Amino acid sequence: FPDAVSKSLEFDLDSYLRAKAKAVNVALDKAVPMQYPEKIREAMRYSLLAGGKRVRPALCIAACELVGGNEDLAMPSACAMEMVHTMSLIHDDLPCMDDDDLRRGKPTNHKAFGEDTAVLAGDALLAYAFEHIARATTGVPADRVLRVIAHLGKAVGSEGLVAGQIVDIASEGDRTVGLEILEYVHTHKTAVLLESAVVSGAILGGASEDEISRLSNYARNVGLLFQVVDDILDVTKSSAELGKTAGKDLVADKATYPKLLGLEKSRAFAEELIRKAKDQLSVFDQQKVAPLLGLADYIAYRQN
Ligand code: GRG
Repeated sequence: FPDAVSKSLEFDLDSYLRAKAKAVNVALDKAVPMQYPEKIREAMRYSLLAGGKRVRPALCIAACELVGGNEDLAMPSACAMEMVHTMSLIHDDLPCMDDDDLRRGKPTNHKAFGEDTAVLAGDALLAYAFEHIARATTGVPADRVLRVIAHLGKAVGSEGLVAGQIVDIASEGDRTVGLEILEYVHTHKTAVLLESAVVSGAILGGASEDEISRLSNYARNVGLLFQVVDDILDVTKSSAELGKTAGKDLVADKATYPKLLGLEKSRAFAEELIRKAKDQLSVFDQQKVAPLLGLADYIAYRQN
């Protein structure tokens, strides 16, 4: 999609993301210091500080800055998004879920600390995410903070991440799974947390209802795009590396966009999603909206 890439070339997304990730890593390190009982703190920090692209915190801060807020207002919520994301990865990797051995290039939390500690580290990160927003957010009216907490709660629970995960588990090995279920799973497992990150940043920065609704639509499209591109990369990577490691798409009997739509239609769908995402941003100051435009491109055109 060369056209779309060139449009956001003037903005240096790489430097932006690197600067935000650095600030977020410092804030996360400070938010969860080592203390008694060391075992749980070590397990929490092991996954939380294990790298990761920090896309959700960057989205939260970028949305806050877009509507007139600043990084400091959004930082506790940005960190909370990463805590929730990390705990969902820890639990997703458990033997009773995906049973994975590696995450972010390191042994998964339960491989490093045992299953019991990994469950508790996830629980502790989830609880702390909400505590951290409530305690550490400063300079913002309390009703905005309350709204952010409620929004994130919905994004995590049985209308959000948990809903996506349970439908995903239930549809494993089911060859009748169609586009509707596939979209439900991706929207709930991925898009709702990206949306919560963006909407929270916007609320904290004092966005209008119209701005919040546009940013929410932007994030939902970007979230689904993330997964469509993931499915496409699984196919293109596995044919490029044939004989080395087959993409998980070919290994597991699970529905993907290329399987249901074919590669060409999946690519067209991805293009439609990025167009819809960017359309939502057309009313904002184009200079200020560059980070969110760039993040959409980054998710669409990444190579892994
Ligand atoms: C939330 C209470 C609660 C339980 C967890 C396990 C579960 C319920 C949900 C699964 C959520 C899940 C693992 C979704 C996939 C999300 C996703 C797109 C992960 C990859 O994100 P990146 O690429 O990863 O941003 P990095 O490592 O860069 O942060």
